[in-house]
Amino acid sequence: MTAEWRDSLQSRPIVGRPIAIHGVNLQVAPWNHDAREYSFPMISPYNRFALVSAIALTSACSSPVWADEVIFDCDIVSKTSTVTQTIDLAAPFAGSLIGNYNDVSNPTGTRTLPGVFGGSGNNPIPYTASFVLAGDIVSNPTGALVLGVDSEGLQIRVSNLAVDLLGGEVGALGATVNINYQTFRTVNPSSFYPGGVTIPVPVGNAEVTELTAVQTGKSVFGALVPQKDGSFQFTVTVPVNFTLVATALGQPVGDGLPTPGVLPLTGRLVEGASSVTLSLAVSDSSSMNEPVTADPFVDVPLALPTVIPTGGTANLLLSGDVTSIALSRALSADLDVAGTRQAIPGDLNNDGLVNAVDLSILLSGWGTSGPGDIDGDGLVGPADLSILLSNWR
Ligand SMILES: [Ca+2]
Ligand SMILES: [Ca+2]
Repeated sequence: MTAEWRDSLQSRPIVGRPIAIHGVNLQVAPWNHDAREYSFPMISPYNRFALVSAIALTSACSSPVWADEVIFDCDIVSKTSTVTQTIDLAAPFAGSLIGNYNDVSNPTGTRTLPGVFGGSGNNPIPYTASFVLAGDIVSNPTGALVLGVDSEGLQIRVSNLAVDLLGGEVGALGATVNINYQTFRTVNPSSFYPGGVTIPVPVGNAEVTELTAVQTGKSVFGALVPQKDGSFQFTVTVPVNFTLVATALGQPVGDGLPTPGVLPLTGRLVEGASSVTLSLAVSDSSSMNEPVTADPFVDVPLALPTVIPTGGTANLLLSGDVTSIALSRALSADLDVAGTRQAIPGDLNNDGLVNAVDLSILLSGWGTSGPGDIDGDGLVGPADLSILLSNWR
């Protein structure tokens, strides 16, 4: 070291001030008279190796192979989000109905007699019918997802999506049996049922107690399309498992096991310094019409309102076969999502970047309990340096 340089160093009090080496800010320690050099405090030969490695890596880190993805923990804002499920289910069936009279166990029960006049006893009456479940279930969903946003690389990544489409509520739809029978009469109560007319009979509710969509696989990616106002448009199709738990007429519907499907998300993203908001539209529909090969049903109670005169109820037993089930369903949702930036391990000044500023903080705490103890083991050391460098951005 020349006298001139030493003099210039001493004349400008840089001791204790940060200086930059390869973009890394370092504190310069006091002049060591014995070693006749400026030395970094508390840096052993090993640590000095780590520091040199860090500086070397710092140069490497500036290459663009390091992703600029910012990760946000996001929640669905339930209050302003809606899901509408439109269900249209029809199951035609046919068979016979009969009064619930029994000369031993129910001697005051309803008896059925075919035709307009005459006859005796309790007789089966042929019918055709359809079980119908139709309407909308509207709910405020809850849920969460993790969003990776790379606004430089124009890429979005969705992971850990889990949505309760019912938001913890129960969705109910009224079920109806539309029944058409041959002309018959009843005794207890006394009524006349003209044939050839389809009568809608409410038969209770179908209830959906659980409907969830949980992402399968790790991440799905989509492209961000910049808009004039600074927001981005995107489309991402997320593979999910749907789980539906439902009952109709008190009986479970389906097996309640997860079924693979997809949630197509289309939306608008607005990214702030430490937050993100999404407006998502979800639209999905399907339909099926399949023959049914179930066993016939026997003696299912049906409370049939009287026709002539009105006001009474005939207690009938219905037997028959369901021949097919036609189901069409549509899901449409408008979701508001709000997210906050995940803390990045190594971002010691919490500015969303892991760079030379953070490295400087770590090095200035080297060998102490912090700041810079990223892994929380009580000491700032090589493990922390490694975490910081692996998150360099
Ligand atoms: Ca930082
Ligand atoms: Ca540590």
